[in-house]
Amino acid sequence: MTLKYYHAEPLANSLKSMIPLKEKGLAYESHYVDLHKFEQHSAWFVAINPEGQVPVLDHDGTIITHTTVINEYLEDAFPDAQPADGPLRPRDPVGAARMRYWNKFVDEHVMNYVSMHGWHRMVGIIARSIEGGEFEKLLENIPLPDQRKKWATARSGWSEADLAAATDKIVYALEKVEKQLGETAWLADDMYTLADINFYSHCGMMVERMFPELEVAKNYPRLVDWRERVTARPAVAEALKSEDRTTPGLRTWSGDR
Ligand SMILES: N[C@@H](CCC(=O)N[C@@H](CS)C(=O)NCC(=O)O)C(=O)O
Repeated sequence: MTLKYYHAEPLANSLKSMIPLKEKGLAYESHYVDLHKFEQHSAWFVAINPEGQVPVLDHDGTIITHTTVINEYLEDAFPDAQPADGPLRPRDPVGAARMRYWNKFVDEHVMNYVSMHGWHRMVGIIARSIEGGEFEKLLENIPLPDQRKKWATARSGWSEADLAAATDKIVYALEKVEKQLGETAWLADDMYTLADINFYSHCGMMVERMFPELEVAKNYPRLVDWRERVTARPAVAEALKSEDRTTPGLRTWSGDR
């Protein structure tokens, strides 16, 4: 059995499916895709994932894409490989439904809004550093129309109104998570699940550094405590330090100045 994981730096989507691989103790071949060099749109990578995005899981030649799908796939394909404190997806239908509710919330209402701020601040610098004609050529290679638009917008920058609307979505999410953590120890219930991994990878891990004006430590103490508990997990620490191929630009993108 061979698992290959194609990914960029341990951040956002690339981190989100790397953590379950580590938590489950699954051995995998790590394939680093350099987003700075636009490898995700290059012919060799698009032959693997026609959408031209990371991460990708290759399980004995079967390609699985999209982090929430990858993470559920890992639960279905390797149900017995689990951390000592319990499975990453609750075994009871209600617990599994709660986990999926939070995954849906993060995927639809959090991920893109944190991403917009990250792209505005960092990917914009990369996009503007490329010559006009060269940039147009790079755009032509991007398979997904929405990603092509996102790269084009990164070059000009998002409007203040768009950025403010994205911040509102993030504040709503922080408040929702803070409230939930007053009721349960983890997002979906009293067990650590794929939902915690999802929110952590997209928002929890870097929200304080990206949005100091939100005064996260003061306003969301339960979230900070939860974030520390996730960070303290050996599998998470291993994922964060692993494959440290972070280029300076992307290190800043993750807020690690
Ligand atoms: N829905 C996808 C989103 C994947 C995604 O947005 N990947 C980003 C990295 S975090 C990417 O490949 N960006 C580079 C690009 O689109 O050019 C998932 O869950 O895997």
